[in-house]
Amino acid sequence: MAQFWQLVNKVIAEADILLLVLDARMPAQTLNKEVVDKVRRVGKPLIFVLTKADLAGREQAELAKKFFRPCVFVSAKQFQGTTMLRERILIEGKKAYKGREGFSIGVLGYPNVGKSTLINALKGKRSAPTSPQAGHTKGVQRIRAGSLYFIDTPGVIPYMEKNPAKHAMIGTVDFTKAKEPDLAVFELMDLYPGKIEVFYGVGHGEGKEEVLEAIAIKRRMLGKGGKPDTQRMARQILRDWQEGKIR
Ligand SMILES: Nc1nc2c(ncn2[C@@H]2O[C@H](COP(=O)(O)OP(=O)(O)OP(=O)(O)O)[C@@H](O)[C@H]2O)c(=O)[nH]1
Ligand SMILES: [Mg+2]
Repeated sequence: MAQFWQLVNKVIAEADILLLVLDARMPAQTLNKEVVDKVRRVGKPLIFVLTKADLAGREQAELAKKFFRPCVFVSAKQFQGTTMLRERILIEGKKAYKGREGFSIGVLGYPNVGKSTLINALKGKRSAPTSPQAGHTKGVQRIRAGSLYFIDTPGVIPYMEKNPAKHAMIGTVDFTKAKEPDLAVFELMDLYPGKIEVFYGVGHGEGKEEVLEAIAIKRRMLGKGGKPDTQRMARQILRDWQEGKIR
């Protein structure tokens, strides 16, 4: 972990402009405040990039605009918002570094938020390897796209953050490895009341456990003695969420 931070510090020192990539579905949860503080301290331009916008609702986007400035919404998968982001990078760069045309841009954020996919979308071709599994980018990679020079980084989570349920929900830990998938699903239910119920077509039961049981029964995810296998069902829900099936 410490070596990841060393690397982030190096990238912040090297880059002219920093992009902090957030998941548009849960920007507050994927915001690493330590990174924001570090960038603010050195006084370099910081742009919030809310990616996976194809999976996020309109209200979420409107709300996020108030908190994250300047921010740009992007769907790297659908190549939306990339021109806007390029323009924003140039605006911020020219404001901070008068007379300059080319800039190096450090791309930071939690694991698996979509940093490498974003760089590929900006470049218009696959240069940075991506993966549904978190922790894919291992070291720093430099990718040139015209006058812009991107520095891809491995994702980092806040130094002392130990929150397995949250990490599973945001995809930092993938569904196959989540230790207590039910807790991650409950976290998701807190964040988006009713979303899971609607997707799986069950009523808004008494409590979260009951809702999960109802989904397991509906999907015939049953264990010994015909009892609902909530752990297996929770893992499946986590998978549907991480793969962007639940919107
Ligand atoms: N729906 C959707 N999925 C996306 C988007 N951008 C990235 N993804 C998916 O998110 C997953 C992670 O993408 P990466 O670009 O590898 O994420 P990363 O932040 O570089 O991850 P690490 O290098 O592991 O830190 C992949 O399965 C991508 O296909 C997007 O705009 N929309
Ligand atoms: Mg990556």
